[in-house]
Amino acid sequence: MPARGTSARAVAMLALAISLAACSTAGQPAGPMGPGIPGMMGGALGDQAGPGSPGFVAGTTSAPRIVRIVAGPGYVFSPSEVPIVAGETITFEVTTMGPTVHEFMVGPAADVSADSDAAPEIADIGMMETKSLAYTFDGPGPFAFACHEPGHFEAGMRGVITVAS
Ligand SMILES: [Cu+2]
Repeated sequence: MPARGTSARAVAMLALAISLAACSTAGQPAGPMGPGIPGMMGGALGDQAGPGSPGFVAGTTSAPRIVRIVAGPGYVFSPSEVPIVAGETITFEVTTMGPTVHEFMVGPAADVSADSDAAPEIADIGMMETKSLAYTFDGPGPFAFACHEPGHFEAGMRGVITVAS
């Protein structure tokens, strides 16, 4: 019956929402959360306010802007393009969907391509797990992010940070 599949999917999505909400609270640096998080209120992962959209507030070191990224299923990040303004501090909250363990490395594109220790990373993000990393984008870039679990980068598991002027 179609209704059964829909219900199962709804439960799965609810579980994800709860998991994301729980983890984003736990992952917050010590400090005020603020009364409302537009991205959470919007409900969907794609509703995050980026540069130029209503409600956009640039992230700072004391109040980083939160960007949620889903790793997988498969060798993809969603979104694979993250717009920022120069100098922003972003807290990436990365959730793995599917059974494959991923990582999230971010920084100058050359370092990220080379899997350099100079670029910070979150290692070993397991299924339905969310881990976070704050990064300040100094300079014009180019910046990128990627997963360097064996074979994943080669399979296309990478994304770009676009810097608005
Ligand atoms: Cu991966």
